[in-house]
Amino acid sequence: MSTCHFTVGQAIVEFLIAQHAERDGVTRPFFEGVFGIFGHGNVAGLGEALLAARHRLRFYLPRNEQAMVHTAAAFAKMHNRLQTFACTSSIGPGATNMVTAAAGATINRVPVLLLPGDIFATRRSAPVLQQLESSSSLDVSVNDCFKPVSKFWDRINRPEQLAPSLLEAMRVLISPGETGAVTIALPQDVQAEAFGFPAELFEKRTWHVPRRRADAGAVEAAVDLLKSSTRPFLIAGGGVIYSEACDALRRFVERTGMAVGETQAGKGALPFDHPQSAGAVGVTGTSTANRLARDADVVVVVGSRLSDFTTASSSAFANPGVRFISINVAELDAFKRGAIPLVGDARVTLDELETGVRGFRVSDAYARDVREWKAEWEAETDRLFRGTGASVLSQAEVIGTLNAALDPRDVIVCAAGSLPGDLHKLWRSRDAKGYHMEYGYSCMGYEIAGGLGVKLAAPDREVFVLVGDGSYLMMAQELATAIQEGVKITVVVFDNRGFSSIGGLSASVGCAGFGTEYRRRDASGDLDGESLSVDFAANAASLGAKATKAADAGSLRRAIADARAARETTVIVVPVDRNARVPGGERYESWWDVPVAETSTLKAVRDARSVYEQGRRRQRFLL
Ligand SMILES: Cc1ncc(C[n+]2csc(CCOP(=O)(O)OP(=O)(O)O)c2C)c(N)n1
Ligand SMILES: [Mg+2]
Repeated sequence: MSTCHFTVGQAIVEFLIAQHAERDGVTRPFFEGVFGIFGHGNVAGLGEALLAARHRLRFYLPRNEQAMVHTAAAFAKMHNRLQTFACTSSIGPGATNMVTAAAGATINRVPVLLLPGDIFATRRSAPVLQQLESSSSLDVSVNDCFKPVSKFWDRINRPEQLAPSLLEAMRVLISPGETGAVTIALPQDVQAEAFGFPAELFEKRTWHVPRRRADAGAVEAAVDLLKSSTRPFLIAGGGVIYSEACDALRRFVERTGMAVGETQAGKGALPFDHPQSAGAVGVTGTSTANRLARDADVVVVVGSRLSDFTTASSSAFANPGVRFISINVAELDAFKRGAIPLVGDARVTLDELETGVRGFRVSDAYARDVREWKAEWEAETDRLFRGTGASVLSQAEVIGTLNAALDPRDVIVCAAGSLPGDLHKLWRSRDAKGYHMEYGYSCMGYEIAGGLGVKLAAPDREVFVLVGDGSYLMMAQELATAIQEGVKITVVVFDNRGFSSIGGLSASVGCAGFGTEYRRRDASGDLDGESLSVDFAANAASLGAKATKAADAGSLRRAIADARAARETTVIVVPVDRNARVPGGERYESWWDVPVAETSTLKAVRDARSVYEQGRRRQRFLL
């Protein structure tokens, strides 16, 4: 057996270079490169290996470890999970900075490989700088924190352990049903240790990404159920887009006449103006989709986790006899809500269902409802896009202005605050990859880092990051990384001086927006003083971006046109009215479960509690 005398760090880098993913006959390198921030935990091991191999595997220096994992996750999402980055950190804080974004990747089911440095395997230098000591075990490090947020976790204490661990890591990363964050913790001494690795480990390896077929009996049962339905409804999740199943979805619904509601991750599966697109479904859904969900007797779920936002906290489906058919690559998802589980790839399974249900078509009455409710919704969107006429723009008007100004293939990127709900409802998607929303973890701070990942994945598209002032203040520093890489993104900051989303939510639970506005502390000791003004344009300019302010629709249109024409990263700051919120909830036939205090000295809370208790009666178990 021929061997290669490599350090563990070198072996990992050579292995990463050799991995490829193949689906539908197209093969690409699985790792685009490595993001990393060095410290004593990785500078000499992986650091040396990355230096030596830098022209074969590109190294990227971000500003924050959490951000680099967001960037990797966004890149992987944009590539439908067929390509990603590895991320390396030092030990201690560098490593734990990655935990948040690792959870995000796992929740969103996108592959990222994390390589945190770890404490000495020999323990001779313990406690090393940044080591967490435990009084109950010497086999504990902060990297144990990655276990619950990783789909595969390992620590390499001996070089001999590396090869099987790397292969397991790839099995999970490549698996459509299993994928998420994968963590291989690397003690700093082991990283630098040399060993005779089998040469085979470094040969080009192509991992076939399967399109698994669902069980034939289950498909038959699903076909029978669907054929017997009178008010069927389809929920399209992210799995439709990852599987590149949008054409299959369109064929299936055009043949049957079913309408489609989209989750955040599935938005864009059908273009907004397709006659059977009911738009967003759930808590942040349209009245069209929510009425269809309410009345449905059969719900076909495709590639969705069915989170509370999609099921309106288990209140969306009011038909007493409602049954579910679920097409999902992960059993965990396919079995939810007592569905007939079609554990398989969205594209091939939709094609099989389409063949099975030939001859079945929804009634004219159903088709008329879809048409009328959809027209009603488009009119509502137009109304909101027109704005309030006030001197400060409403968020809906800014969204409408952006929607009109952007090209169909441009990508918007967003994650947290009031924007995701407003965009889910109002954004008129025209391209399956044009709406990039991280709403599995809805992690403030994902936006700019994620935008960078999207642009790295799709350099031929214009990328517009839509970010609230709160999220911007949490993680804006990756603007410097975008400048460093010459990667152009456009960032639109929605400045409403604090948390409009949580402020509204707080008011709805009787808490008057407590702790959600950016204000100075006042004489009485409360945070109710003068509004804090942050100069976001100056902040962005200081990081190297072109920066501009746009306070009205006309200057916003001009700023967007300038940003599009520019070669550099641009930040456009738009003041928005925090109180001009896009409606939701009851108004669009939905509900979200946020428990209100059961007892309180505040009347507003007691009132909110009784409204809450009414809402809770809509919840169903759906077992
Ligand atoms: C990391 C993180 N912390 C807290 C939250 C809870 N949260 C959701 S939205 C939000 C406020 C966002 O503020 P901003 O970005 O200004 O958006 P706005 O609500 O004003 O639209 C908070 C605190 C979160 N989603 N992520
Ligand atoms: Mg805000």
